[in-house]
Amino acid sequence: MIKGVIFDLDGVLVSTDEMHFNAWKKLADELGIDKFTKEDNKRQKGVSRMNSLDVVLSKGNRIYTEEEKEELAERKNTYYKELLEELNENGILPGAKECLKMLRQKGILIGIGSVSKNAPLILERTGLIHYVDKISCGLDITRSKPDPQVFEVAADKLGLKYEECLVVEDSFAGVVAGKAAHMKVLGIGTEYKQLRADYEAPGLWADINWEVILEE
Ligand code: G16
Ligand code: MG
Repeated sequence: MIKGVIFDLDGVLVSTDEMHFNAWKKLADELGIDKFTKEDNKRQKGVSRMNSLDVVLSKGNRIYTEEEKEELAERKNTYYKELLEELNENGILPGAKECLKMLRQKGILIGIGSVSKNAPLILERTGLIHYVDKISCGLDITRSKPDPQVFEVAADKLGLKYEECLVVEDSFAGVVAGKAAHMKVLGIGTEYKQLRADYEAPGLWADINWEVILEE
């Protein structure tokens, strides 16, 4: 019996994945790395800022020191935050708000499981914060997805057993993390058929059989 649903943020509730890509692309252009594409960006989904930077740098041919990498990650975050200034409730993905409302009406607790350190800011800017009970984000964890830590912290904050939680994810790393936390996973988004999740849907707007999922 599911008592809490833990949502990933980027690509599940909000469309910030496009902003991440544009910020990384700007950095890549400045570094003269022209081979960084949307295909590479798929490997950045759900993984930490530093690991995402490694994806960009692997497309170039220079070695960077740890200090340089820190500066580059910081620079990307500055670009990303500039883009986040434009973010408002229009950035909420189709069906997301209605889904949160519906689950809350059923008495289900809502958690966020995002490795982004900007998660609280994003929830504030979109107004989604009002539909969320507990946030587990990049500020709470030491290990990024596919490690289960971010979802375990979310369940702990909600006061639920791991088996009582369902994870909603759009990234492969996130699906692996949810399963490693012994939680059932609903995979959504453009790649949903490739995620190997327990349940699948193209988006939260779709006809999802919540009755069955929550009874499991
Ligand atoms: C998100 C994105 C990742 C990003 C990570 C860290 O994870 O999907 O691409 O690298 O956050 O974000 P930040 O640089 O803002 O700390 P999630 O777990 O929300 O999908
Ligand atoms: Mg995501």
